Amino acid sequence: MAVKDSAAQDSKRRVALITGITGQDGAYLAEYLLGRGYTVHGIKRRSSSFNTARVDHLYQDPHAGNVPFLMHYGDMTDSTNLIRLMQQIRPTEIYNLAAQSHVQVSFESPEYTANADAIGVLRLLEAIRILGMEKQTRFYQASTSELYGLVQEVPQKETTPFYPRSPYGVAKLYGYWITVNYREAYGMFASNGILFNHESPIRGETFVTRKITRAVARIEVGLETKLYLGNLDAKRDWGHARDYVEGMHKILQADEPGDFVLATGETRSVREFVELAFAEVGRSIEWRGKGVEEVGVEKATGNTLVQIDPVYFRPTEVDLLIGDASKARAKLGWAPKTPFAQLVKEMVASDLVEARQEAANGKRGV
Ligand code: NDP
Ligand code: GDR
Repeated sequence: MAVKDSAAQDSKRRVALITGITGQDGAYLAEYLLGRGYTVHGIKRRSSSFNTARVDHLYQDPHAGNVPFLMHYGDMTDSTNLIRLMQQIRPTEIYNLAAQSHVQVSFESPEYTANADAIGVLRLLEAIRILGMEKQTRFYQASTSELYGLVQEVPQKETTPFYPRSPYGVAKLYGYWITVNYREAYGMFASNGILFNHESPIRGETFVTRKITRAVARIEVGLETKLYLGNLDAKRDWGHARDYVEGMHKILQADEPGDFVLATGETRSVREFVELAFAEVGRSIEWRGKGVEEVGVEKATGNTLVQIDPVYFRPTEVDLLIGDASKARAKLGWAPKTPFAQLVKEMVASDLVEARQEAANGKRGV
């Protein structure tokens, strides 16, 4: 009887472990799971300065006892640390969001990217096995539309062949397949979310959307005069991170493990993103010139607001991403909620608040 009770209790435990808790998705997912009654544990990296700004609002003093949100130091490159944390926490769901997630940076640090983004996944899956938690823990791997890379089929779906175009994409390819393999080999509930680009006001400042909305706001309040970009013609399927973390959760609540595309089904160029973001502050952009000489000029003033800097071009580019999320819609009941224009509006509005604060404080940008 006691055994049965404790088994029943165990099946009611809702304890999530999120790697990459300090990132954009980690923050949205933690908030979402806390709202659904989970105890949430996050792994954060040791840093010489504070790196928890995105989740500080969720923090509660652990001295109060029984708090639902806890963070632990750890790193995807450190197996012993991961095994020990898993042993202590015994999560019922693991969301592996930690990664060196910047595509261009992966060309600069390919080996580190492979270590964290590819072997890191293996370390977590092995930790589950070593601890005998195969039947108690569900595993979510943050896979990516970067797996599709060089266009093989449009729109891209679960059956579209992969052709990654960066060390990041190649590392994530390993992460994808090792997740599939552990599911098939050991009967684990291990699933991939193949997520297309998703953004938000807390997107990292060096990804193109946030770089644009931040620059628009800073130009508007006079902290900057120009935005430097690379390839304006790349096309992406951009959704809102808030909607996508709901999809991650649904993937782990499904009856069966599997691999799911989450996407909006719409694609837009970087150029269109720039135009819409400037339009949010009432500035209309006109494009002049060609190639690296191309500039974005404000119609009303003739001022050049956007210029090309070839440093932002990638050795190999992903030209066109557009996803088909029919499987997630049918099997999980997931659909994106935020239209593209609303996403851009929200991001510009948030960056304007930040830029105005900075301007009021008299600080210059770095
Ligand atoms: P972010 O770059 O915002 O966050 C990445 C997180 O991983 C941060 O918390 C970062 O810590 C942490 N991290 C990086 N390296 C390590 C390491 N070696 N050990 C432990 N933690 C580490 O990414 P997103 O939130 O945007 O994305 C989440 C995941 O989803 C990533 O795996 C990404 O590759 C993937 N993905 C993202 C998409 C998107 O459009 N956002 C689309 C598809 C997939 P720190 O804060 O200290 O840097
Ligand atoms: P991506 O996002 O590579 O799609 O990866 P990013 O915003 O970095 O680039 C999107 C496209 O914009 C072009 N681009 C620029 N990109 C950046 N960062 N900076 C620039 O100045 C610039 N100018 C043009 C890029 O060439 C590219 O074509 C994101 C990450 O979140 C990954 O972790 C995730 O897996 C994928 O999305 C899906």
